[in-house]
Amino acid sequence: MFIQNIFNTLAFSPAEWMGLPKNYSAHGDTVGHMIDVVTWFMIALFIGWTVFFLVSLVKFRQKKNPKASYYGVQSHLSTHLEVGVIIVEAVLLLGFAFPLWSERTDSYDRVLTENPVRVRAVGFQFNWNFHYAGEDGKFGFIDRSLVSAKGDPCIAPDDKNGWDDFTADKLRIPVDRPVILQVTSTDVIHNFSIIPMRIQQDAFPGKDIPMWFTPIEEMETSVVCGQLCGSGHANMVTTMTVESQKSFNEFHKSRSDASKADSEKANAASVAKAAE
Ligand SMILES: [Cu+2]
Repeated sequence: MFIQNIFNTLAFSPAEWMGLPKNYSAHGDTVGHMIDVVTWFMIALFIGWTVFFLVSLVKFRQKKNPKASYYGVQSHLSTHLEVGVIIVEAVLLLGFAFPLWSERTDSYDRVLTENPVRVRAVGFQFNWNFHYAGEDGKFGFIDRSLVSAKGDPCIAPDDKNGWDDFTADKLRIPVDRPVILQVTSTDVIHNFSIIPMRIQQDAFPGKDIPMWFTPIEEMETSVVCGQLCGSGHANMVTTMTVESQKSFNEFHKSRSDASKADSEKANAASVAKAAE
């Protein structure tokens, strides 16, 4: 019964109680658990320091100690407590944080073999642009020197792989299938942050950095910029929808086909112009 009570207490999530939204990704519970362990530790430190402060106020009040002592603290209790805190922090880092991080990074090769959806998330002051590879599954060649506008995905127009590529200002992904987002920026450093998926990644100009997760439920959430990036940072929010594979396929095919038709038309026009 006593042990059962302890487990019930541990199942309580202080982070969720303090506002962390529900988890919607396959790996998210492990991250949530880590956040909870750290939060429990912070609660213990907060209570400990508050008790220490109050005891000091009473014990060392001026009325009881009219003359200052020049010898200071004689016991070794504070040293023992500080060593205790260092040990707990070392356990958190070596026992929880490092293994979790290596499990995350090592899963990339596996995710590549699981037919992931790949989308580039291009950050700019102050919004996001999403670049899909189209029905062929291949991104067009990315030539960053072509950047012509904020959030430009920089698809080289003469690469046929990019003809069916398309962009969207809202992110749509299917449920129960791994997603690899390649995060980049066309100006300053941003951060693509999806709290209900327990994941975020900095967006650097000139780099495509992958972040991956598997949504486990259909949902809609806002996606924010997690890095102070200028005066409009607070408004740098867009929407992410996790939908059924069927409705994602319909969206993907119609946008891809339309983009391909436009590219073919534009190419035919430029070929005709060159022949004149
Ligand atoms: Cu930003």
